[in-house]
Amino acid sequence: MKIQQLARSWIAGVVLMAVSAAVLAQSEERHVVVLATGGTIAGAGASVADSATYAAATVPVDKLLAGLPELENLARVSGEQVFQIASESFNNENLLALGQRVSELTKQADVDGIVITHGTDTLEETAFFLNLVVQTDKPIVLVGSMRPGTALSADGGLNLYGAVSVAASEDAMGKGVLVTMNDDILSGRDVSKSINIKTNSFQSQWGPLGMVVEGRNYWFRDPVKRHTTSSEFNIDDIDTLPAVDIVYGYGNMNTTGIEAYGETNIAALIHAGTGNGSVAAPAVDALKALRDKGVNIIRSSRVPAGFVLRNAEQPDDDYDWVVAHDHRPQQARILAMVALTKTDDSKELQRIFWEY
Ligand code: DAS
Repeated sequence: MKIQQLARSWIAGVVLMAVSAAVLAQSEERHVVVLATGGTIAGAGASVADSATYAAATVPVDKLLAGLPELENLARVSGEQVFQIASESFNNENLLALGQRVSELTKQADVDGIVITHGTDTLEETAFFLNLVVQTDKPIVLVGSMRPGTALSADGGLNLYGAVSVAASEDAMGKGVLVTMNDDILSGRDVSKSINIKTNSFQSQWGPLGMVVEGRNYWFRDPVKRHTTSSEFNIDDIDTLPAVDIVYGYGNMNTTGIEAYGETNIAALIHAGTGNGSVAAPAVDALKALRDKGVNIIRSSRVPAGFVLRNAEQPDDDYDWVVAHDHRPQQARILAMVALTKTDDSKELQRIFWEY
């Protein structure tokens, strides 16, 4: 009788240890939510040779995840289809809806990281927006692909694997919103789609923060500008974004576009100037007239690298204009929209452009 009792209690002990080990593993296993929005990473072409001709935003998130069972080695992964659109068609409502969903998820104790699959055309704008307004230190990682999953040497699978790996990593916490593309880990603040048809498209003039290789992160630098939990902006307090548009500077410049925007309700106009944010003579008067109407003028540059120096190419103090610092025109528009939810004071706007 005694032996049977001993055997029963031994078996119960073994089962209990196995269950608690499984529960412990489950609790230690990090949970990453993949929010799918469309783009090429969800695209499909007619042939394996079609690396640049395809329909974007067709493959649903559950199929994307099912195609990559290796993700289970990195984290517990769940998927949500937030949108299914090509990102050139993203609008402010999409940005706000995505930001609100991300913010909700980061508040959940059972969510450790978030991956957003996104079209590459405006990925940099969404990344910067979230970097400014989501109050969390949990990893938020945006990822896309330059080729559809149906193409030879498609890049989406490895990009998504890297993104989930980073989002599941404790050492990716507190670095702001990140973008993983082509093995690089880039800051959501200053990443740009720099080559419109190659897999090494996503770059920053200040370099990547690190690399993710075979599911392991290698860090080399940290962001120095304000983001996420150090930001004064919170998506939970933003329910609409003001209108901010962009005009491009070039030879033989005219004022048609500037004057047309002056007839709308824009709160600020980004001028993507030549060189160091230079403004052609006819455009100076048109922009000054817009400023007199209360529209903030922000000088950016069409040149892909460098930063616009205040009071260099134009007397910004005299004109009461703002300079975009190192932000490209499309990022300057995102920052201006977010900043204008709090202030339209040009000196406050300039502070914000220095600090973010
Ligand atoms: N049209 C592009 C977009 O959706 C496709 C891509 O590159 O993701 O952004």
